[in-house]
Amino acid sequence: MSTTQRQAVVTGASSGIGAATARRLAAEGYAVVCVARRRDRIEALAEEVGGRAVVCDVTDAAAVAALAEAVGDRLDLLVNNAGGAFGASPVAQADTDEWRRMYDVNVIGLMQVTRALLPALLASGAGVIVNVGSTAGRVAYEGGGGYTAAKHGTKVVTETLRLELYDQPVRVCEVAPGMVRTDEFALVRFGGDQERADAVYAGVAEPLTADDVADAITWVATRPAHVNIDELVLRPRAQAAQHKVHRVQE
Ligand code: 8X3
Repeated sequence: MSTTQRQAVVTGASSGIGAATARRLAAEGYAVVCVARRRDRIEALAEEVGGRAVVCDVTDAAAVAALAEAVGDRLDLLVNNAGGAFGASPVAQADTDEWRRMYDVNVIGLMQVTRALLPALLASGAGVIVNVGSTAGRVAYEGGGGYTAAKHGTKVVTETLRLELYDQPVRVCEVAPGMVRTDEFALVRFGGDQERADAVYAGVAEPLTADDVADAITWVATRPAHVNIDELVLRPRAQAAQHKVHRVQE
């Protein structure tokens, strides 16, 4: 990395929105630190974008400390993208372990990475934090309880941090997408059940893509240093609201 090159960290960079964001940011000139658990994926991505790979589970405090060490004392942009949904059971049948894992990755992980990298973000003199939230952090939906609670957590932690850092040289932003079709989000949620995963997008002409969200994240991050985009909610045109989705017969 040259001394003048801006440095960005992207968590959850092994696939989907995270990988697309790493590519977009590299195209914008950032030196990108690609962070995720799956070494092979982030090493290939880092090589592709001319960045670095750091293997890290954001829920593991020791791994996050090692990440901060690897990042060094100056960071321009942190994209807290690691997250996800596990299961879609009604509250009455909720799996406690799935709920804990969702809170752990979407809230605790985000907090741990932010806390560890904040000194470096402040040291840049114009740091940016972009947290990847969700429309699930805006409303409730049946079967979504554990995920919507966690993503409401992502939103509220973002708001809290913005208040706490109001006199510091760092912006705190949230990008909250609705229906995004990625290779893994729905598949992971439904434990590898491809049919259930495909049903989420059935008949929807054009769900958002990972690159659509990466584009939004990059735009938020690259506004002038005095412009804080508090939150940016994006959905596919076919999704006017969480439950109001235009589907055509396939
Ligand atoms: C994903 C959006 O609608 O699956 O963050 O909850 S939704």
